Amino acid sequence: MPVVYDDRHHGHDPTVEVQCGVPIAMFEAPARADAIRDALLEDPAFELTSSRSHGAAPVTKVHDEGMVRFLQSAWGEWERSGGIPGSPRSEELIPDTVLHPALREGMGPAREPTGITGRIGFWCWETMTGLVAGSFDAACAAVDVALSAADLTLSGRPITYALTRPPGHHSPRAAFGGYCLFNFASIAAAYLRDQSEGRVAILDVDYHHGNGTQQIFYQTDAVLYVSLHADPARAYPYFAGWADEVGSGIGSDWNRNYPLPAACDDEQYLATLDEALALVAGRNPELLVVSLGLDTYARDPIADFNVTTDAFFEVGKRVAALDLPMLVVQEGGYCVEDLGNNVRQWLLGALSVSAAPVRAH
Ligand code: OKP
Ligand code: ZN
Repeated sequence: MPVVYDDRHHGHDPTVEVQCGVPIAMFEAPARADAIRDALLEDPAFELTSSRSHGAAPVTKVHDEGMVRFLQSAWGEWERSGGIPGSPRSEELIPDTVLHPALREGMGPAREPTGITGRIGFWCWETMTGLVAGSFDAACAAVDVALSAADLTLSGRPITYALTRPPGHHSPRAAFGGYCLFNFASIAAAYLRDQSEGRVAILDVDYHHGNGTQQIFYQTDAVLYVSLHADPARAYPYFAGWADEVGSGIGSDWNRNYPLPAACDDEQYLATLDEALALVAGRNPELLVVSLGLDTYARDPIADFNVTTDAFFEVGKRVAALDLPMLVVQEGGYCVEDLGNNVRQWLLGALSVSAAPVRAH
């Protein structure tokens, strides 16, 4: 199986995330992708492949151009600005003000401010996604990883793995956050959709709901979004992921959420997965994009499910049994010690089933 990877993810390396005022060492760190790369490299079932550039157009098909411009210019502007008067310069940029929808209720949309401190609160929706000097280049490199992997899917490879970092599924069209910069799975899904005939389905198995991906495709029937995740009543990202969010307009019925309780075990997880897979199969997509998070793992430090490594093999196997050409895009998973093996088991499970090549058209 091809594993598309680019070392430039190392450039995105913020030190802390702020949770309810508490600065905590970043869970989302370069060691995650390194651990996955190392675990796959030592297994002959996987071959490491480099990416090629696809330019900015596939990104701006999904994300607001202003957001892309912001991420490109943010660090330089922060460097040139005076910083916070009277305070030492931080090593990363996190907003102190975030555009809350109630702030401008009844007054029309907000305008983008001109200064860096206002701009970051205009484009970022939370406080756990610090920007550093190399963040934008790392995000662009990961876009090319996802798109180069998508090219392999289009050329007929049954299963391709994009080793992207940071994750992407929390970034909607016009904002970023939740450790995420660009939404790589969405960018790849939109790209695949443009280059193929039929529908694309996205199956998101990260512990957290992919609020960004849901938002991007909420009003279209061209891309089906299906997610299994921790119930937003108790878990991040809190404001999306409810079972009654089913899409709107022509997208009605093309979004499906399966919120799950704390301590969800293999049996409950696999039973819910079967429901989700039956739904995907019933919609006859041509291609499948998987948002692969391994933070459903029992030992994950930021999550509360009890899913085991053996179950990851089984999940991969059941997803591949859909018999659809499949692009797997890496999202979360924070038990770095076991992350490489968990990804490997998931992908080996998928490989244990023979998948169909892309239908000719
Ligand atoms: C990114 B991905 C809440 C902490 C939440 C951010 C989690 C981002 C997860 N107190 N921290 O979906 O794995
Ligand atoms: Zn997650």
